[in-house]
Amino acid sequence: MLIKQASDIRSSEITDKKVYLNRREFIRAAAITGAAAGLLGAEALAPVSAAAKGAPHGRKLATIKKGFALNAPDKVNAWEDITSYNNYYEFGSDKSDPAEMARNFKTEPWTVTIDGECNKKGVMNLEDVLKGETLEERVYRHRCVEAWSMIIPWVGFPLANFIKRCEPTSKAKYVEFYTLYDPKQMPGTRVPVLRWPYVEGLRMDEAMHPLTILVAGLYDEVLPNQDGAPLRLAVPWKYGFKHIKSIVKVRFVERQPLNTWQQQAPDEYGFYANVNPGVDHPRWSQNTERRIGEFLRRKTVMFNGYGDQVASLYTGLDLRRNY
Ligand SMILES: Nc1nc2c(c(=O)[nH]1)N[C@H]1C(S)=C(S)[C@@H](COP(=O)(O)O)O[C@H]1N2
Ligand SMILES: [Mo]
Repeated sequence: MLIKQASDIRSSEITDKKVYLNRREFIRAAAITGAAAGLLGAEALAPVSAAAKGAPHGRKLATIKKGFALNAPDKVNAWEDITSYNNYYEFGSDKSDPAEMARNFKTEPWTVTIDGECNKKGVMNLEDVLKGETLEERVYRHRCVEAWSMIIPWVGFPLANFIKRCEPTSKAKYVEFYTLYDPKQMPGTRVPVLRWPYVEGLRMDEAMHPLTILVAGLYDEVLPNQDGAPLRLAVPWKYGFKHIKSIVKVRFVERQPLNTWQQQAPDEYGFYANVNPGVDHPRWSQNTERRIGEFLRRKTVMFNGYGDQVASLYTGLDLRRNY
């Protein structure tokens, strides 16, 4: 795998100055006008300052609310890890492809379409999606179904805030998300390795859970393209494939969505995709994981360590069948 130099990444990420200033402008607006959303029952302990350093690409976010951390003294992964080892099949299926192939991906202007069972159907500019939100650092564990993991300092805001603004009807039982499908910009979509566009879904209570966030930044920078700019999901108790990138549509639906990986291989990937060391992937064990940057494997923990906050969502659900 090709490991990119920090200097490469930095130069590759620099956008046209005007565009960059616009971006800064709305993010600052979002941060300033944001209501002071209370921190989650934040287990604020391990300070991010103890972490590996990020190598910024130079598009800083203005104001970020800090303080949410893991309740374990895990080392936060470096910018270099998080931006050079990616899954983003629209830009190739090798871990090193997205950093390279998404380099010139155009994320401005960007709109998000709101559709389905809600009162506020329509098309929103990204600026309006972020407006009024407090961007908050969330240091989350990320566990990929392929049995690797990282600790990632996302910057985002609760998906619940966005959903409330859409005013879902009582028929909305699930939320469906769509990634941009643009074969011109996304060479990976010119081959039928997956069904495009990439689709993911959450049950409404999972989507409304305070741990579930829409992500717009990484460390204190605008989210890099390879990580799903300009807007992606983070649902930290679920396998990585639920974390859909570059979201262009949110649809409220009555029936359980068919997510891309479940459609691709239903006996390997389910809808729930909760991290569960007790349910192996048919081709490998989920009992341990390789933390990127570490030598020894770690034991994988149920719900990726967020069980105290999310286990009650699944009372009465057979998590072996509903994997
Ligand atoms: N649109 C889209 N979203 C996606 C993927 C993808 O291929 N396409 N891969 C998923 C998988 S399998 C993982 S592990 C995470 C990786 O996110 P990261 O590269 O930011 O760590 O993105 C998820 N979101
Ligand atoms: Mo993944």
